[in-house]
Amino acid sequence: MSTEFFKNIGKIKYEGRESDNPLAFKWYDEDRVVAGKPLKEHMRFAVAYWHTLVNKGGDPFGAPTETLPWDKSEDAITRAKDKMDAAFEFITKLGVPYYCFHDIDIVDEAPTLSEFEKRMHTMTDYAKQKQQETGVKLLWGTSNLFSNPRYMNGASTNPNFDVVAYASAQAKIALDATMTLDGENYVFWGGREGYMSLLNTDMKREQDHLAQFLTMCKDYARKNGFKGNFFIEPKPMEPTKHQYDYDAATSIGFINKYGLQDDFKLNIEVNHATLAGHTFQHELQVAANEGLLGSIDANRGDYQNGWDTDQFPIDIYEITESMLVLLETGGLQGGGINFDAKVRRNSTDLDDKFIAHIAGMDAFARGLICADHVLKNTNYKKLRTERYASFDNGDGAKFEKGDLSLEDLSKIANSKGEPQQISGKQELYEQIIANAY
Ligand code: XLS
Ligand code: NI
Ligand code: NI
Repeated sequence: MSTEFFKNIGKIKYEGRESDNPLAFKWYDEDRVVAGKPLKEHMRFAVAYWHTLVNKGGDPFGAPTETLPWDKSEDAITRAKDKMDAAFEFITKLGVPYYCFHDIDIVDEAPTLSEFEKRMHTMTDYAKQKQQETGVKLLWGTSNLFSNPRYMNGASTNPNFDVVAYASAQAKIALDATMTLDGENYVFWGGREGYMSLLNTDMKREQDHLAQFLTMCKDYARKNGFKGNFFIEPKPMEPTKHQYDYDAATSIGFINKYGLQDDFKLNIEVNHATLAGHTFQHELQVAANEGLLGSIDANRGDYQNGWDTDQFPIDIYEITESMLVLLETGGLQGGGINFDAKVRRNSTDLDDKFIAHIAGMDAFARGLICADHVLKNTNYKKLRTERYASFDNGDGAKFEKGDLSLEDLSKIANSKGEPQQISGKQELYEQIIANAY
């Protein structure tokens, strides 16, 4: 029997809207059927290992503020196992079906690659056993190719081939671990795949290398039986000045240019969208339009700060609009909703981690319920459909089919004269969303 780390906390229950218990769900009733399926199937929530089990609240101005009771042993493997015990205790008490990790969240790097690989084998065996005992599954794995100083000039886009080889070897270990653990997806977030100065950068060559690396990883995993999705996670900047996977549209262009569209989809993160100058819902819609909406990294930014604050999501208005996109597009392709979010560094109690996740899960559940209400019980869909009604028949329909030439349009415009002014009715749509609660 392993140590219990979250001693005063039991299994989190759904208690409904009237409850004032911070350690209970108010909206996330996992079996409640909304839009044809239970909430838990829409959401497929995941806990992010790095924020919840690893991060200790250090920032560029100050030392870590949190003491993690599983982070005590001097021995790397014992410490990794304690951390994993804590992870599975947290995840099962919270009642979340999935988790996500970077390789080095699971166990510390070692002096050599082969020693690191051995450590990863020990820990994937341990994780496999934990997954079997609890039924918790791996939503996605990834490799951290950005923290170690060796990656300061990039990983797969490093101008030094030796670093590219090293990064590839590390990715192979993480792919193996993901496959051993029946991970459903694999993520690539290119934290250092970009540049700090264009002056010293051959951008085209670096992007070709990134594509080469992704292709190799995909080929290797497919050859070894991996059936899941590969996700690219766009982010415009931080830590680099300019990241190559800038936003959804840029990443889609990249995926198509390099012929990766059959295997790669997108993992959209809220705070990355806002850093790129977009809304979360915009990024979801761009991915959905291309059939590439794979997964979500849930968090929120701070609208006064220009960095990835990774706060827990509680903005119900933003989430409702996003869930409208999700419901209308038919859901996520293979992914889930991963809380890529951390408690603030002055939130130092262990139960703060539970409260943060519960609030985030409730916010998403509530947003989905509201979005479903908007789609079913209001004029929202009808209004939008009617807005485009002029293309449903007549010349509009011919135009959509490509049956009209520019000369035809010129004739039509000349015979009809100045078009009628039609209101966009933005406030009416906003009123519908605001009244959905
Ligand atoms: C950082 C990213 C990272 C990825 C996984 O901003 O969000 O956490 O999700 O490497
Ligand atoms: Ni992320
Ligand atoms: Ni992020």
